[in-house]
Amino acid sequence: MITADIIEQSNARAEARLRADYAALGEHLDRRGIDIAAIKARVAAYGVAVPSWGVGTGGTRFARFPGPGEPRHIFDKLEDCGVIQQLTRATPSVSLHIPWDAQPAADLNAKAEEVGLTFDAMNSNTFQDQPDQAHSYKFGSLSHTDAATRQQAVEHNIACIDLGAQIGSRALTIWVGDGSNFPGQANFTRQFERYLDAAGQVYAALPDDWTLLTEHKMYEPAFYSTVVQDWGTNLLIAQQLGAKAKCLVDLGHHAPNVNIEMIVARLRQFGKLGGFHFNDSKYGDDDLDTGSIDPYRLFLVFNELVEAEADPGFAPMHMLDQSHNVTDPIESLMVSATEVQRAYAQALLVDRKALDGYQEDNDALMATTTLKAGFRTDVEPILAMARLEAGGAVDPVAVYRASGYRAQVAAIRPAVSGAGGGIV
Ligand SMILES: [Mn+2]
Repeated sequence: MITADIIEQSNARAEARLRADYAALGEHLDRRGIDIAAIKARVAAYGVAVPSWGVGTGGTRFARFPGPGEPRHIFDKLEDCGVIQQLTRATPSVSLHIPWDAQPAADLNAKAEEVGLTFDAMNSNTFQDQPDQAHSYKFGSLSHTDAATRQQAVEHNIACIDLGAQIGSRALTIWVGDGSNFPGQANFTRQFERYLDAAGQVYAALPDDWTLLTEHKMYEPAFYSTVVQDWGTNLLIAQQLGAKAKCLVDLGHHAPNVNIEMIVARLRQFGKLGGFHFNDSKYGDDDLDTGSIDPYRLFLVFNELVEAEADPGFAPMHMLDQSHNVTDPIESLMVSATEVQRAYAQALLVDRKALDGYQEDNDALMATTTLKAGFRTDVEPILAMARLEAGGAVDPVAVYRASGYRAQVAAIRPAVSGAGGGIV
């Protein structure tokens, strides 16, 4: 973890300028009828979960280039996640991936408490084979033609729920790699029937206060068809399984130019928006850093979420899910968490009353200009002030670099071989 001295020294150097910028923005927002303190309070209360696998270097199917000090196991990962939360104060929880992170619940709880984190959704893994498993997932898991393979996948998901219940998790996210690579390889209908039946068995094991999140993904690892390929199929699953089943929207898992914010609005309207995986993409499922390609799209998604905030019980889960191939994962996750907060803050600035009026009057130009006024506002002083007041860093990346954390853990953690190929 980072020592408090380093954070305080850096903050002390930045504080006077930050207070001046915050005051100037406060004046500007006041003229727009917006109370900056109220916006800051909502930003400060906002959190996005970090995936445990995000603190390791990702890769492509060609190669992986691990950096120094890669986490060796979940306890190292939790320390890295603790640093992200310590500096940003925007990532209070971690999402585990089983079996990669499977450890006794007592040990997980103790480490999480030590580093100041809680646990978000559990993620099952039936898209790769484990050394000791009886049946292979090469041709699918929950939708496999073989009943024993499906049963194995169901039991793994139930084991994820059991562990999650012991560490304070309240959700299970299911993503399957099931699909086909050749036309004719799989019968679409029978394959989906098998998936629904198996997912129904997992659903039946869900505690009453849990949510089952299913995630759609249009391609990879199956390249001709995937069983849960789009939000339509995802919605059918959630409707079929029951009230505790909701859809998870991963921004990257859509074809280019798909109107994701409208998908968000549709799922919200029918009570089936369960959560997000934030990332960005240029060509497809690239898993690029959140907000790095199209921050306006992220803002438009948050515009829908702010619009929905008053809905009774509306509380979709928020998580980052991205692959870091050329950056220090801790730095990328800190910047990405800030980008999510930024989109939220900007969406909070939209004059909704004015927007409603322009929409009713069919004044397209003024409607879109009103919306964009939120996006155009530089809210950085609000984000930085929220961090400062919560004990975080005004400039998280600068403090992280000055701390030498990466070199310190590299001295303890052995270098990982780069021989293994591919992201999983
Ligand atoms: Mn995802």
